[in-house]
Amino acid sequence: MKLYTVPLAPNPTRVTLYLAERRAQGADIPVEPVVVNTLKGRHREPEHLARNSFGTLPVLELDSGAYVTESLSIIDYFEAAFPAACLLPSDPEPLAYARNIERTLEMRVTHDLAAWVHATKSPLGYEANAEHAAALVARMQPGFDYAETLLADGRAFLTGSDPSIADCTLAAFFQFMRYTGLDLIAEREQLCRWDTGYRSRPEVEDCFLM
Ligand SMILES: N[C@@H](CCC(=O)N[C@@H](CS)C(=O)NCC(=O)O)C(=O)O
Repeated sequence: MKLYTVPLAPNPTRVTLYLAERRAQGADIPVEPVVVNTLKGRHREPEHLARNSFGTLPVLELDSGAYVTESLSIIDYFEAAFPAACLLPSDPEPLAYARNIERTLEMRVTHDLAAWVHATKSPLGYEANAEHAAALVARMQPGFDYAETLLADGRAFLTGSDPSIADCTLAAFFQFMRYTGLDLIAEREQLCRWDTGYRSRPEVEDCFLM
């Protein structure tokens, strides 16, 4: 399998973090990373558009030649194809809990956080828009409140005592935020604690550029 990816970009990074977590638990997932240089626009070239007509990353190329083009679907594929020591719980209630937190953070924080980065200091060269960026910051606050409340019991990870896909997602987007040089969570005590603790773990620290 090949994983078309690019460092720093949040959706590819969450898959990279997921793979690091699985490998830390002993999973042997044979996947070769292939960097598609988005700064040079390679993701818009025919070679990559043939893999994913939307031109986004990550893309997983299966040994069959099929492509999986959504980061969470790639994670779902790895969970199903390499089921020993999965990151998602197998019992329905903890599974729903982990999925619910991850989906909530994606819908209420990370979509807007990515848009905010592009409206503030886009690595892809999109035009800055201060008004739009401010509106996005306001819209993310309930999602930050939600995460802050979850973490208020001192838990190390978003779903409890073990890492989950929710941690992979949020940590990947917080790195993207740091790329701007601005910090939207500086006043958020629990999120700061979680963020620093999560990304300094030896299991994942090499996945982060910043
Ligand atoms: N829903 C997709 C989003 C993928 C996505 O937007 N990837 C970004 C990098 S984080 C990208 O490739 N952007 C390039 C572009 O839109 O031109 C996923 O979860 O994989």
